[in-house]
Formats: sequence, C-alpha cells, structure tokens
Amino acid sequence: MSQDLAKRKAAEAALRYVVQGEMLGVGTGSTVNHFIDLLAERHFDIAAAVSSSEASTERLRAHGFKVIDLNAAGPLSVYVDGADESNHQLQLIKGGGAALTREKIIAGASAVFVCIADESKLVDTLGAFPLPVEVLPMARSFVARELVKLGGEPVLRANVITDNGNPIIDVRGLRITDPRALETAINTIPGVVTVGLFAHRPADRLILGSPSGVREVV
Ligand code: ABF
Repeated sequence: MSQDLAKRKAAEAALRYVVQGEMLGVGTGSTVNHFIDLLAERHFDIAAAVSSSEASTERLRAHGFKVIDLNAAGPLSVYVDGADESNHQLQLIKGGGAALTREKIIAGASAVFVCIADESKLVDTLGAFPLPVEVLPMARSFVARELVKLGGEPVLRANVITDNGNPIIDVRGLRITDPRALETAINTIPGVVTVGLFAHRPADRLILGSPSGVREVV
C-alpha cells in the first residue's frame, strides 16, 4: 500500500469521530487533505469547520463547507489533524506543514484530538524529524543560540513564512526523551511563538494507516 493510500485509510477511519451537525476542528497536511475530501465525498453535514491554516480553509470552502473563526466557535468537541512523528504516548512533533501555532491552539480548544497518520510516523523516541519552532522575526538569531544550548542544531526554514507572518527554525539532532520538559524549556525562550512539540497536550487518539490496514492507538 502506498504511503498516500495509508494516509487515506487513516483519514477514512477518523470519519467515525465526526458528529453530524456539530462544529469540527480541522488541521493541515496531506493526510488531512484526504480527510477533508472524504468529508465531502461522504456528504458529512457539519455545522462549520474551524481550520488551522489558510490552505485547509481554501480546501474546505472549495467543497462548500462553512469555515468560521475559533473565537466564534468556542470549545470544540473534536479536532482531526496529522503529525510528523508520534511516540507511543501520543506525544507529537508537528509543524512540517508550517501550521503548528494554529494547530496547537485548536488542539487546546478541543475535547478530543484525533491524530491521523501513516504507520511510518510512529517512533519510539521523538526527534528524527527536525523539531519546528515558530519565532518572531526579530528574535530569530537569539532563539537559535538558545536552541544550541539545549543541544539542537537550528536551521532556518528557507522561503517559508507562516500564516501568522513568522519564520520557522527547524531543530535537528535532538533525541527527545522527555518531551514535556523540552516543550517547557523551548516555550520559555523569549521570542518563541510556538514549538511543534505536542506533549503537554498530546493526541487523544492516534489512527495509523499501513499496508495491513488501519489501527487505532489510544
Ligand atoms: C500537520 O500535519 C503538520 O503539523 C504536520 O507537519 C503535518 C503532517 O503532514 P502530512 O499529513 O502531509 O504527513 O498537522
């Protein structure tokens, strides 16, 4: 099964968490794109979507879904989003799609965060995927120096500005054995907007697509 078909299988399995007639939090990335397309193909009737990126907003609206601001939506029941890596505690690295800040906000505002991915995203220890950190432009170099002190190798992501108008630093060379501690340490660096570690608020469900089918990790 191709990785893309595995992603579609995971997205399809997440449909069972969608409550008809309710608002739904929708993330970003190629796996979520399958989820959005399936919502339309299967004629799901959601009240509205709260989207984590302009890209997802465009895709949702192209299918005729109403997209509203989180401020207008209030607390959400369900948020469906992808990830770059997950450990077995459903702590995630996210942000490869440059949407980590809005993703983290909507995940925090949602009762149940359902993460959808292909099997390759499940790892024993987070860190092989470079950890994204969204920073304020004037703090870029200072934050990079502080990340070196934490043992990382910071690299400015070329030609990328987030929907919030900020650059992203990708931190290579980390072996993240205590995700909560590292999330706290990076969050306290002045100038950091968001770190793409979802450890204090991990996923509640992880649906993994693979050649043998789909499995759910709670
Ligand atoms: C998004 O999903 C990002 O946080 C993450 O980078 C991406 C994973 O992308 P894909 O689904 O294309 O593998 O939420």
